Amino acid sequence: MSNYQYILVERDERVGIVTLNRPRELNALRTDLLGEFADALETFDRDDEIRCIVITGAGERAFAAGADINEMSDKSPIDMMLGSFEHWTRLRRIHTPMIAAVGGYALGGGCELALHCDMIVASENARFGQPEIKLGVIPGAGGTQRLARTFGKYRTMEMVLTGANFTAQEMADHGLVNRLVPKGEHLSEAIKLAKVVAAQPPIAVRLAKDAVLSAFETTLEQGLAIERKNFFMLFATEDMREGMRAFLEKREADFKGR
Ligand code: CO8
Repeated sequence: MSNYQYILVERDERVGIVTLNRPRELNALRTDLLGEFADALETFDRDDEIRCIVITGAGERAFAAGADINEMSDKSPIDMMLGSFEHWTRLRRIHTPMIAAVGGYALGGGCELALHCDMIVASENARFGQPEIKLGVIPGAGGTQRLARTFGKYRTMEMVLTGANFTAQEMADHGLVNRLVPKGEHLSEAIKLAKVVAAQPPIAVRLAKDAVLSAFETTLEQGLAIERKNFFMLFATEDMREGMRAFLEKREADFKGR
């Protein structure tokens, strides 16, 4: 579809699929890979036909084994500030729901990328970890914050202070994995889940994602106000009329994204 060097971009009906494609380096996240990745996500985000995005890693061994250590080892703080972090900020602005399909290692920035997604599907050989401490740094793309809010303080401390990996089963036991599937089935299962999201009315999906994410940024009072505003706004959509009419007429709704 496009001339990317480090990623593959495909579509399956209304689902956009972006594959990190450096399998020999376990899909390590070099800066230009992250730039291409953010470009691809923004392109899908602007495309009305794409209603959900699945992110995965090429090869059996890794989703992504983190930032590229070769690229990072000689960098200064200013190099880091001017490097890939702008791309991480771009990822936060994507409105389309994103599902991580994780097989093998999701470590460091790879784990943070999975956590950045709205849902996670993992195969039983997936391993999640924040090994940065062993390199003399700490997670820098949201790991300490997103894990503390979802995995809990004590498990997060263990992950971040020891650099230990956690299995997909352990992550699923604590609610961080939506679907745990046999090895090799993570991508097909993620696409299946994405198609369910893609079948929903897209403006409602966008405002639902916005409301859920606001829970991590606001007080309960502010979050409830955002939820209520989004709820009211949906009564201005044609899809809301269609959804309710279809229910009352006992037929399938035909959502137009309006
Ligand atoms: N960077 C660069 N190359 C890597 C990386 C990486 N993160 N991970 C693996 N590779 C390369 C290896 O060097 C190796 O290359 P070569 O064949 O040329 O020697 C190849 O991938 C295969 O890896 P291994 O031979 O090491 O495979 P093993 O099965 O023995 O081990 C591991 C797999 C356990 C995953 C091991 O490769 C490993 O520990 N990798 C590093 C994991 C890590 O420390 N990740 C954290 C990096 S720091 C980080 O992510 C900070 C994020 C900050 C924000 C994000 C900014 C972008």
